[in-house]
Amino acid sequence: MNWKAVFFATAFAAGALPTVTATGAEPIKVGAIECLTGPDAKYGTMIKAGFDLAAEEVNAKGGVLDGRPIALIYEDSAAQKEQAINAAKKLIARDHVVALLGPTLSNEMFAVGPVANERGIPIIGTSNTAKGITDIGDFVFRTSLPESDVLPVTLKKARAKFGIKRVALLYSNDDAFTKSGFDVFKTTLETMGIEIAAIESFSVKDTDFSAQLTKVKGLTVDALVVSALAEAGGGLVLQARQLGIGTSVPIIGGNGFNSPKVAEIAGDAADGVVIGSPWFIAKEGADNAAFVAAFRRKYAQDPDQFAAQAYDTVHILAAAIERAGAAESKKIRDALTRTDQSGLLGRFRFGADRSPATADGVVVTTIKGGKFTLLQ
Ligand code: 1QQ
Repeated sequence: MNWKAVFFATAFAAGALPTVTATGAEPIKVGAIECLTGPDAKYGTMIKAGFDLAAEEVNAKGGVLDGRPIALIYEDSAAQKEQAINAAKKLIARDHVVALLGPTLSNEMFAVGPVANERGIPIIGTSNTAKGITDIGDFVFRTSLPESDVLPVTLKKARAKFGIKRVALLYSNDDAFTKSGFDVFKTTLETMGIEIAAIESFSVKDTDFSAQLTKVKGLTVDALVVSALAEAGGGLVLQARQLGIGTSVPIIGGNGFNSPKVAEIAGDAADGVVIGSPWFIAKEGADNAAFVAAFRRKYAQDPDQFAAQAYDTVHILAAAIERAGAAESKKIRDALTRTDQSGLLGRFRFGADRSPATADGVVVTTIKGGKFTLLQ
């Protein structure tokens, strides 16, 4: 098979046909493992939308390394660790990808990261915010900010705005990100001298939080602080309001709440939820406006933070491949460490730990009418 046959076979196998430039140069294959089905599919499809838009732009401008297009090959992990591991093995051994993007959840990265790292394939998480992600190894990067960079900013802003003194802390205790977020929330609340009146836990799969919420309601707290993924988080927010925990008690979330899925589930009850993020849709700057417009044109919907981070990451990877001078994984890894470019999230560099070097751009947002706006 010549490269075109291989390329089209893989593209069809993956269920999508990546854009090919007219140059006829051999595509550079990059694997992407995301939650495209299941409860976390909203995250994964937004991430995929961001990747595709950026790859299209890179390819329209002639690709990298003298006209080679980037071909993204997707695998659905469905939030399952085993499925994510098998996806990584398949992408590396069968498709010979030079780099990997994803997976969606920190929980999955702790399973997949070692597979990529052992094989010397750079892997870039665009949405993993748990502690310890890049400790997996030298080939593991992330463009997402760890919870420890974002949650203290969120809590400080929430205290300044709402005068919070006493809270209830609720979290899923069976996911790496939600547990990590819980740890950061707890330590930060303690450091800030905010009283934690109760700690309640649940499973990522739970749909009924009435036992925990009823208990919390009796404690008259100033806010609920919640570390959850969007499906459980949205359900919890809805139920809290239904049980009579009024909007005078703000609900403060972590990265899991940065998805339109929360308002899809909770409807109006999501109004007033408070979330920190490195990006929001009305962020100033021509780049952001162009991105939002292009995204709306292509998908007839608004991007979310996950799409924005994914979009920046493909541009970061494309630039690294160019700097590497060859489609070779080790060289790409080394070139990634020299990243210094501006994107939607501002000026981006990796720190020595291969996580974002700075958290300068963190803003605190709130949901209004299903949309994220700056918390003033
Ligand atoms: C993680 C997260 C999730 C919210 C990603 C979708 O931050 O798993 O680390």
